[in-house]
Amino acid sequence: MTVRTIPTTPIDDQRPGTSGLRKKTPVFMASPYLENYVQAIFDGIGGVAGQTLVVGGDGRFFNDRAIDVILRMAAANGAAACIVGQGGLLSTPAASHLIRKCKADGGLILSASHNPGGPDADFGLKYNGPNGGPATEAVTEKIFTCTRTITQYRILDADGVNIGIPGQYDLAGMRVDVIDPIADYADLMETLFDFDAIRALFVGGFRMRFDAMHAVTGPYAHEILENRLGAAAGSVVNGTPSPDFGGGHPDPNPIWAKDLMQTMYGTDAPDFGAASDGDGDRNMIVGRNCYVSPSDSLAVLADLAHLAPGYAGGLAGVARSMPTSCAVDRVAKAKGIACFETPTGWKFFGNLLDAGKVTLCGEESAGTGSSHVREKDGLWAVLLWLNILAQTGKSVAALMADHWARYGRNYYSRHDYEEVDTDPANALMEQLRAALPALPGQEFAGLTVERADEFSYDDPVDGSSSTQQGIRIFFTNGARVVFRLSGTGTAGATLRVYLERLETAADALAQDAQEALADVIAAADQIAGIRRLTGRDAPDVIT
Ligand code: VG1
Ligand code: CO
Repeated sequence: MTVRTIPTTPIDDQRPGTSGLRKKTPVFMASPYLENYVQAIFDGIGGVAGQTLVVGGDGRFFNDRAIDVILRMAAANGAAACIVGQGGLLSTPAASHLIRKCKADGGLILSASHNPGGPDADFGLKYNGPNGGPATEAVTEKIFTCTRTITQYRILDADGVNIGIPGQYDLAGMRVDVIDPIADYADLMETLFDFDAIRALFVGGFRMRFDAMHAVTGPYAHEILENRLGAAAGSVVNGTPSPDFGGGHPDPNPIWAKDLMQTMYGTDAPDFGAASDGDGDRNMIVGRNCYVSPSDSLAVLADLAHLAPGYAGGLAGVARSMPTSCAVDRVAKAKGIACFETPTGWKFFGNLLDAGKVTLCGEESAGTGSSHVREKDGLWAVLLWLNILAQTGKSVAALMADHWARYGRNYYSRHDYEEVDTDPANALMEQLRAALPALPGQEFAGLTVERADEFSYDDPVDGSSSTQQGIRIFFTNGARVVFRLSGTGTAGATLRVYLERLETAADALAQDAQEALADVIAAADQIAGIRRLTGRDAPDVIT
């Protein structure tokens, strides 16, 4: 076995986005695209000599071959050990947990999350640091700089390791531990939640449906929900991971998890429905005839987390990404705990969690999590909901009605315009930016602008600052619109428009969100000229 040093040159487009580097699969597969980026990660973090790394992914097309390259490169760069999920599988939260539990130096997670997978779909890779969380902006910037200056990469010229069989292997002096990807994560969940109470719920006839969307959470959900908690066999559907997610879009929202929505709104619906995304860090919660928006889910969990053993002592504080609705802020205020507002992306929660300032975090994009790992965690959210349902004995719909009656309802929706040409998308943002100073006082669709700005964030822990994180328009009636461009797409630009309005009148809490937000939606279009600039009549996806 020889270590080969292969000369290479920088590849232009290796700037990581909201969550690692995502590109079309054929781009990643065309050597040396992957090799360059992996070497840039290693160089960007100051080398991996003597380090232990966790490696795993969501099982999408190219997962196994990419892991083979990563292992041979880690060995050639002098890493001491790699811990790999059997078959190359690790959900993102399970990988985060393993990094922390094994006191590893970091990890490489192979996923493009909710983006489709397959030979012509999307692939992705991200680096997580020793706290188990996504690399900070500073580390990400160093990695990007290395992609611009790379001259060579190191790789072992040898057969790799058979990651299909658990065990300990030697790869030219680097230890490779192929481990059960599920056991440690499932054990962690048992420490946080009252499994006896949830088991009793199922014994009492409670029925649920968990849609794993042919992605990585299937085996985790089978083990935790069916084997350990006693949910009826068949409660987990689409539970076998497939390289192209069964040809679907593993994004847990009412559009892509349509089957689940139909079941939950149909006759003989189960009591509780949930779904997760490609890499297992997102969650969708839906009760019988009751879809729970992710922002509302975060607020309910913040309100009632103390009903689960892991959070019985209360919460240190909460955090949400800026475009997430302000529902959780109202809960934090009532509880007298801090509420932080961060830019989009889980990497911004890491410092707050590490510093013990917050216990729970969430994003409007179906991500919720806590200090138990440093990623959002789909199954964790499902289990916390189950624990709350078991303790209160109430239905999802009743819990939501209680919540809105007490705190008011933040009607909320996100409109996505996907694969818009980059030029008009950038022009739209530029025009908005330029218009900001003149907006206050102006009226759009009957709503008057109170203030408007572009969000920037000063991290209260490390003092770093992140600018241009979304344009915000606040109206005098308390409504809000946020505009930003996605940082996870692989083709063109995706414009996200986040719409919100608080309602406290007791007789107005049960409206359809699109109807309740009609004037805010109209104002957003007037202000940004969405139809005019994108040429689109309507959003591609409404969540
Ligand atoms: C999207 C979501 C964001 C989330 C990110 C990664 O980013 O909006 O909230 O953190 O995806 O989630 P963007 O830049 O496209 O809006 V995942 O489950 O794709 O790792
Ligand atoms: Co994800």
